[in-house]
Parts: sequence; C-alpha cells; structure tokens
Amino acid sequence: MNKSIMSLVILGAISTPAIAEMNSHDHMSSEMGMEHNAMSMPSVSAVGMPANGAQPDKVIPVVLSDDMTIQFKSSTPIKPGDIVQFVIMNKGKQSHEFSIGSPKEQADYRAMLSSMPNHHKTDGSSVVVKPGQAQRMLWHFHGTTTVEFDCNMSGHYGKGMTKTLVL
Ligand SMILES: [Cu+2]
Repeated sequence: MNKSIMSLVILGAISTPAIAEMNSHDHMSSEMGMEHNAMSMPSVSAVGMPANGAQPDKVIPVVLSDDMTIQFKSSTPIKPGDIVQFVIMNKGKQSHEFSIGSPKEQADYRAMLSSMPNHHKTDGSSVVVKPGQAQRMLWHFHGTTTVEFDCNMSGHYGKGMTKTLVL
C-alpha cells in the first residue's frame, strides 16, 4: 500500500512537470499562432476588405501619374458588394501609392505617415507602385459607401492625388 502510494507520488512528481511543459509549449505555440494570424490577417476597413483569392466581379485598370492624378480607365461603376480587381500602373517617374479607405481612415493614415514616413500599409488596402511598374489589388467593397482612393506618398495628397467615389 505504502509502495503504491509512493509510486503515485513519484509518478505525479515526474508527470506534473512534463504536463506543465507540454501545456506551456502548447500555450506558447498557440500564442505565436495567434500573433501570426493577427499579422497576416487583412485589415477590415470601413469600406471593405482585401479579397485575396476571390473571383473579381469587375476589373478596373488604374493609372497613377506624376501630374498627381489617379485615373480609372474604365467607366464601369463600382457597386456596394463588388469584388474589384484593380490593376494599378504607375506611368510616372516617381513612386506613387494606391490606397483604399474611408476619408477618416485616409486622414489617420497620413497622420501616421507624417511621423513614420516609410510605414506604408501592407495590409491589402494600400500598395506602393514603383515608376513604370504595375501592381494588382483585389478589394471587396462593403460597408460605408463613400470611398477615398489616395496616394499618400509625401505631399501627393495635398497636390490633389485623391479620388472620392460614392458607390
Ligand atoms: Cu503619388
């Protein structure tokens, strides 16, 4: 009897740290997993979200130029609920950005950039396009229907590189 109690105690002494270690490992990996998900999870904007992998309803070519214009080369209107594939071409000699958000989100973003100029968003709502290059952005429009498309490269918004649509 004593012996079996003894062995239970020993078993307990051995297995408890092993379980504790396993638990802490599980805990750690799930925390890391969460962190990873949080980092790779697309931002949810007031005007929608990235739609990577989805089938687009519409394709809209966009031209960014050094004359500070954002031109949509398609007369197809964007409607609430649309998944739009933007194909963004930079025809200029300087980098431009194509960013989607509500007017408030864009203003907050520019305020952030004014203190951290190189922190352009990479969450699927914005893309910096180098001169002569093209990038794609797939966006699902839902929510607020006043959508602001901006270039938030330093000074460009102030020079008129902005476009507002009411879907
Ligand atoms: Cu620009």
